[in-house]
Amino acid sequence: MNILFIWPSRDQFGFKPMGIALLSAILKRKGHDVELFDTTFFDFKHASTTEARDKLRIFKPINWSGYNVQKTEADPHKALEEHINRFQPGLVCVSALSDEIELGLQLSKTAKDVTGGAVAVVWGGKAATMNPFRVLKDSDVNGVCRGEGLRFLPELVRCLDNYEMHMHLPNMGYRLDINALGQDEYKLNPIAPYFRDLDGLPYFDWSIFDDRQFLKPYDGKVLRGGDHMIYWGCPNECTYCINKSWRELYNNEGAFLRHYSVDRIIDELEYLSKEYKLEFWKFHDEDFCLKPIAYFEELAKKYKERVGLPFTAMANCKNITVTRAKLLKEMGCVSISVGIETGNEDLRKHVLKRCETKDDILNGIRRLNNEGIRTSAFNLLGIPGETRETIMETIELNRQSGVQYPNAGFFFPLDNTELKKIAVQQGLYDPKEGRAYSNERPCLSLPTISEEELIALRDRFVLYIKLPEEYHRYIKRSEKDDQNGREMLKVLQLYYEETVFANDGTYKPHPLEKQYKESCEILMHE
Ligand code: B12
Ligand code: SF4
Repeated sequence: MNILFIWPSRDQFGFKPMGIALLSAILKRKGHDVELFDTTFFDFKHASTTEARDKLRIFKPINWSGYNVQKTEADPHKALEEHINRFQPGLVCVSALSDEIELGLQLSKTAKDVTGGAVAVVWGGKAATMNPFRVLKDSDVNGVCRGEGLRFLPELVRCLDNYEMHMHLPNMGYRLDINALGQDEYKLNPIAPYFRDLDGLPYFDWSIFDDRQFLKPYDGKVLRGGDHMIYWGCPNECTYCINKSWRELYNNEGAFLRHYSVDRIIDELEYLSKEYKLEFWKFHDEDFCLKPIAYFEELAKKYKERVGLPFTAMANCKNITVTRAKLLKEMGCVSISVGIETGNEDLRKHVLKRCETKDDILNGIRRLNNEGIRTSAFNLLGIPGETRETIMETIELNRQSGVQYPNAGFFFPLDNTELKKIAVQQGLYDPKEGRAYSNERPCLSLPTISEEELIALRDRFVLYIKLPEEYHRYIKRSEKDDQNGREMLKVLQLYYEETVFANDGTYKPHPLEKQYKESCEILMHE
């Protein structure tokens, strides 16, 4: 059968979602033909994460000219129509995150319209798992897969090929009809146990991706990079993350943490590195340091010997021991992102339910810095209980930690998370208003801090962290949205570029510091 995946992406380029890469490989192994319709390069006027980070001066800027990465004004629906007419799929598979639902539904409608309703449309991924009713409400979607699709999708295709019944398949959800009261009725089948045999999976199929999805910005350069995940799962229960409800879907069954054997993953990484001429890897393990030490040691040794490419990953500061930091270095790790999220102990422990302490954060980042591994940190602004003071505490913790590249985004309440329930209960978020995930403005309306102040602090986040404290009164002045405030911000951002970007994320005074300060003083008093 011909199977067309749709990835309704509006965000940054440079990624090859692992779910699609795996499912495509599984289907091809069964003899099917697979193609991908990826909307990343269509212009939806959505400020991407990369654009937002550039604006906030999170990472060194990149000169993208020559890489053909500008978004096109072309109509994605027309393009999808052409793709379907050419490829003639028997099944359309939509793989979407929650912020991609609306676009995914519009494209599902197009797929139905251009085939006169003939093609079956099935959804899977985080959106379909966390919001099955929202997806199924739409009559253009025939069914959803909740949870893993590794067994479900090939089985569905087999049934469709053989005209067999498939509505009983585990993980499947579908729309029954409208009941006597005029309400929609749905059926959600039980979930099959976790897929455990990762070694038995085929290698990722990246042949269906646009070559530009290999372009990874790193430290001011563009490298050809791959995406993978060696150790799957996270044992924590942060209130803003879908991890907890995903595990509940599986009745908190054991073996949530699964991994490839070292030899198996190294074989694949070695193959993909050569086949796709990679220069770089990004590992998406939720916590790269979660691996037991014996596994980590073997992985580090064999990765260095047989793959040998620099890589970045994410880790939880709680697990960044001296030994693991050294192993990361030996293995070729160039950068680790950690979650600081908030500097306020109460918010971190009780509102976000993060497992790490302030000391874990300080120690973890110091250990990475000691090894010369670049550090970046995620911070969440605009959570329930946030005030100007708690943001200042977050800024202070980032300052103390010596993290090279701090990064801040606005909290977005994801469906099926504890923090969304709290935000709704406290009247901070109205699900009916449905404010979409945005890199530009906060989602919650907080009585404790205004939207304008949150945006102003987010826009000056790295300045407060990296410039010396004597600059804080200038930064504060720049928060005022008047002529002098805007001028001040420009001067400070320029100074930041010359003193922080130019020195790999660590402030070093500039020879013209005196002149910069004089300009700031003039703007303070004018
Ligand atoms: C890699 C990753 C990214 C990458 C790539 C994103 C992408 N489009 O895949 C990048 C860095 C770009 C990214 C960005 C963001 N991410 Co992210 N990311 C991840 C991460 C760590 C791994 C994803 C992954 O590949 N998993 C492994 C594969 C095998 O699993 P899978 O995708 O779920 O696929 C399986 C099933 O879902 C199913 N399936 C998937 N598609 C289909 C389709 C069909 C038809 C079927 C039948 C089945 C099926 O079968 C697959 C195999 O079992 C996850 C956490 C996680 N563990 O999944 C978070 C996660 C997906 N990210 C998340 C979030 C919130 C974000 C951001 C909003 C963060 C931010 N503030 O910037 C942005 C979103 C921007 C965007 N829309 O792209 C949330 C999503 C929550 C949600 N409800 O959608 C997650 C789940 C983190 C979390 N625990 O909360 N992310
Ligand atoms: S540590 Fe990360 S992946 Fe794990 S529950 Fe918390 S936010 Fe989710």
